[in-house]
Amino acid sequence: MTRDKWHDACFETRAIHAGQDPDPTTGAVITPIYQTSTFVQEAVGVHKGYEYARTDNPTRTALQMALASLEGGAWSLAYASGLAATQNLFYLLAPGDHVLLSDDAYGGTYRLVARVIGRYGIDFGLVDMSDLDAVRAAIRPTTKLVWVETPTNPYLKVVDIRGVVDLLADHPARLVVDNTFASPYLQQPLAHGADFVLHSTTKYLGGHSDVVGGAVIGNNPEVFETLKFHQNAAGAVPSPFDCWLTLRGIKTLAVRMDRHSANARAVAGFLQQHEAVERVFYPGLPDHPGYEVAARQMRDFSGMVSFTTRSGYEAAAEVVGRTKVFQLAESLGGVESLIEHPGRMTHASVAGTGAEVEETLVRLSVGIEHEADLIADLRQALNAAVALAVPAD
Ligand code: P1T
Repeated sequence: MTRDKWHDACFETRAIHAGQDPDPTTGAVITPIYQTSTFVQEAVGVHKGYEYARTDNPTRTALQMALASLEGGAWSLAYASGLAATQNLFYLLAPGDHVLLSDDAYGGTYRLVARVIGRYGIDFGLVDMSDLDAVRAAIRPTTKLVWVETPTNPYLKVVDIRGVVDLLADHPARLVVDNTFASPYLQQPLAHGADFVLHSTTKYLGGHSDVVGGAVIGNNPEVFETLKFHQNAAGAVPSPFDCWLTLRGIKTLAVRMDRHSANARAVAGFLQQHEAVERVFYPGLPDHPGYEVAARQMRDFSGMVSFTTRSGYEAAAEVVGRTKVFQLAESLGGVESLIEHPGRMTHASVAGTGAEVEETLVRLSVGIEHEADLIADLRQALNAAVALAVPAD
């Protein structure tokens, strides 16, 4: 939890150096993969700060220092997945506590709350977090955790982080912001007053679709001790190699996010003009209801775009099946573009809850390929969907 010496450097510089000083034993410029499960002790309890690799590992320490620095937090803890990080935060709750969750959140977060944590006496409610009056009305005396995603997955709604912080000013509930869709380069929730930031580092932080991981970042030293205890006690830690891959991804985060955002802006503009498209969801479009809040709390609007097709599920299925540059797959945030159908893929677990997504919804993770290839690919797939809507003679 010591302050990194890069504390005062700019974001791009910290992404490359924070927590990643040359290896003290060899001078290796890149943090080594400490592929060991245990560490020798000179005498009982006398060691160099490392005992057993579930508890701590130097490659993980480097990743945790880098993530804390990028989110402007005092500490960070890394996990084997975004959901493992989510679960560790839920360990702060006790039976009788209430969690308020965004009605538009990653389906797996909802599934963990509703079908796992809920079995242990923890209650939850769903609310549209972009509506602060609705949030105010949904907070209960027993609410201990308010779980915000912004932008949300998959409808890209924007939640006013400062607005929720102000609502909770006289309430003991803690505020978690899942910052996966924005990344710390574009949005820093702790600076707006959130208690914790959660990441699926699988996404923009890793950036290359080659590693699954998660992290929690915060400032409160007592909560750090509790979460650190849970990280070790429950044991869902990332491997040294996974930490190393994530660190390598983080180094280029800033340049990638600039390109993701520019490409997504171009794609959203193109989609708005296409006859097969009904509605486009992208917070960077000036007519998006969350545009002004997003412009205030984000540096740019990131690379996620969703849209609905005009003519039913068949048209949506046609589009996701026809793109070639956009590959049909779950996940997001990698350099390559992905396309998916949330209703039948990433958000299938919210079916029947009232929070389900439309059958015509398509989600894009816009990569960093050339904008012209991305638009040409979407155009040919959408044109096929238009042809589908025309009845055969
Ligand atoms: O997959 P995992 O690393 O466990 O992270 C879970 C998670 C948490 N928060 C958000 C906002 C997410 O989008 C995810 C994972 N999402 C997908 C796999 C997806 O395709 O939406």
